[in-house]
Amino acid sequence: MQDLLVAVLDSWDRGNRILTNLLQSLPEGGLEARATAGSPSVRQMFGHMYHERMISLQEETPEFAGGVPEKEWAAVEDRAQMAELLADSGRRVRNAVDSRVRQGRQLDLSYDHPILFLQLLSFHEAYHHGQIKLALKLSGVPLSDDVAGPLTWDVWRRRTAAAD
Ligand code: NI
Repeated sequence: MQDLLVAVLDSWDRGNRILTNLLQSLPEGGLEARATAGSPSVRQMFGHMYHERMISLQEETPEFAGGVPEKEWAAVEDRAQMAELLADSGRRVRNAVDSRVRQGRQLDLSYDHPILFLQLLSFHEAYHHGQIKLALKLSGVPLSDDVAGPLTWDVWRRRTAAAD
C-alpha cells in the first residue's frame, strides 16, 4: 500500500516535470499563441493551471495553501517565474495528498479519496497540455514531435534508480 502511494506521488511529480518541460521548450512567441482569437493564450493557460492548483489547495487542504492569484487567467510575466510557481504549487499538492492519505483523512470539500484530487489535476493539466500544443500549431509556432517526445512521453516511461 505504501508503495502504491509512492508510485502515485511519483506520477504527480512526473506530470509536473512534463508541464515544466513544455513551458521551457515553447518556441519563440509561444506564450502568446492562441487556438482562436477568443481563446486564452498559452501564457494565460499556464496561469490558469497554477490558479486551479492554488484555489483547490485553499479549499481542500488549507494547511498546505499559499496565496491564491487574484485572477484565474492572470498572465504570468516570464517563464522562470512560472516554472517556480509550478514547482512550488506542485510540491504543495504533493505534500497535501501525501499527508491526508497517511492520516487516513478526507479532503475538506470534495472527493471520495485524496488521490482523486491528484487525478483531477493531472487530467486538467493534460487537457490544457493538448490545448497548448494545438494553439502553438494554429499560431504557426508548432512544437515538433522530435522535441516534445523526450520531454513528455519519455518522462513517464523512464526507469529511475529508485525503481530497480
Ligand atoms: Ni481548465
